[in-house]
Amino acid sequence: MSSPSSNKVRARAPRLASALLIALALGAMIVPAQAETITVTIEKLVFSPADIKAKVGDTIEWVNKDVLAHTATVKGGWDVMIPAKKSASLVLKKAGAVEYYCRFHPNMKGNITVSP
Ligand SMILES: [Cu+2]
Repeated sequence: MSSPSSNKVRARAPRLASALLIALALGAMIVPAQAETITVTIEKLVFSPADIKAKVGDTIEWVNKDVLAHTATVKGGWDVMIPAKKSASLVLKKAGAVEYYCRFHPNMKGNITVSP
């Protein structure tokens, strides 16, 4: 034996739940995109792609297909050793444009534009 008013309350509950679900879904879209991993392949002494765009928090992964070791080195900045047939990665911490090169083969160059 329920009054019409209590029926109304009961009917509202599922609607509230779906409204919450929609709010959650919208919230998930507003949340900043997850950090990405950008892969740069090294083959025949070339970084490919040589120019990449990334965001602070993204990871750059260098995959070295050569039988030689390489580095990704920024003058006055980071230095990543990438052994032969191995990969190595780095998380970008600062916004700005960076130019990197290989210490062993200084004509190997790459650029990363890091946005905040
Ligand atoms: Cu090299």
